Amino acid sequence: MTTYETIVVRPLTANIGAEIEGLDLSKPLDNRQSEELYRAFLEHHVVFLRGQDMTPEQHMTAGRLFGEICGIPFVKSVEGYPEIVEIVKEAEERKTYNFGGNWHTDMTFLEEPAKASVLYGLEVPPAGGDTKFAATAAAYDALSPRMQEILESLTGIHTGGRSYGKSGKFAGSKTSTKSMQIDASDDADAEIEHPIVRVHPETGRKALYVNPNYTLRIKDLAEDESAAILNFLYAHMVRDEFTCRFQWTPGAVAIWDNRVTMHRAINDYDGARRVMHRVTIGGDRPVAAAASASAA
Ligand SMILES: O=C(O)CCC(=O)C(=O)O
Ligand SMILES: [Fe+2]
Repeated sequence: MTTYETIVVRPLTANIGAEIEGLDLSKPLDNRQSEELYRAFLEHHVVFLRGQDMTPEQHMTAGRLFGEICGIPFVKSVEGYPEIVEIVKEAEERKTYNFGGNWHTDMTFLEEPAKASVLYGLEVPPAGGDTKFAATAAAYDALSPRMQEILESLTGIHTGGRSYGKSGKFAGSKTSTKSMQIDASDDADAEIEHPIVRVHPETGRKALYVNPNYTLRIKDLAEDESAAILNFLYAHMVRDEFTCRFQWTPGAVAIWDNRVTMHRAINDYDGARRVMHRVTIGGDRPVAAAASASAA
C-alpha cells in the first residue's frame, strides 16, 4: 500500500473500497491532491467521499479528473446537462426493477466501455439503498493457475439487449423506473466481444471481465458449457471477501474503476425516494491478457 500526504485513505477491506477524507470537490484540487485521489482510485478500485456539495458543473469537473466524460446510451440525461444522468427511484415505485440492480460493470455492451463512473448521492433513503462493489482482479488472482490460463483463451459476447433492447426489462409498459426515461432500442441487441480476462491498462493487473447483466455467452462454446462456466464465475466473483458495501449518506460520492469492478444497487428501500447523479468517463477497448503477454 502506498502512502498519502494530502488526503486520508481508509480502506474498507483489503481487496476493494476506501473512504477518502480531506477533499472538497466543489473547489479545484491542486496537482498533489488530484494525483493522490487518482492513485487511491487505482489502488482501491472504488473510492468514497462523504459530505460533498457540488453543482452539476463541479460534478463534471470532478469527473474530468479521471478522463473524458461520455454519455450513457439509451438513458435520458438531466435537462440542460447532457453529460449527467439522474438515477431515481420514487417512494411509490415498489418492488420494481431498480436501475443497476443486477451485478454489472458499466456499459460492457459497447466496444469501448466506460472507464470510470462518478456517482453522487443527492437524496438517499433513511435505511437501505446501499451499493455493493466486487473486485474482479482479486477474484481472478484467487483462481488456480490452470483455470486462469483456460479463461485467458476465452472471449465473452456482451449485449445491452436484456436491459435496453425492445424486449428488455426497461421496454414499453414493463418500464419499471417511471421516474427515469429509458429509450429501448434494437441497437441495444448488438453483440460485442470482449476478452474474459482483461489487463488493466494502467496497473497491468489481470481481471475477470464478465457480468450477469450484459454477458450473453462465451464465444465458441456450447450453450450449456458457456452457462456452466459463467455461472461459476458469477458466484466466485461476488464471494464476500471480494466485495465491499457502501452505505450512502446525503452528499456522498462513489468513484469506481469499471476495468476492475462490478457493482450492484440493492433494491431494499421501498417507500423511500433515492436520487443520484452519475457522470461517466469513457474508456478504451479492453485488452486480452493473452494479447498483452505476446505483445510484451
Ligand atoms: O444507484 C446505484 O447505486 C448504482 C446504479 C448504477 O449501476 C450506476 O450508477 O452505474
Ligand atoms: Fe452501474
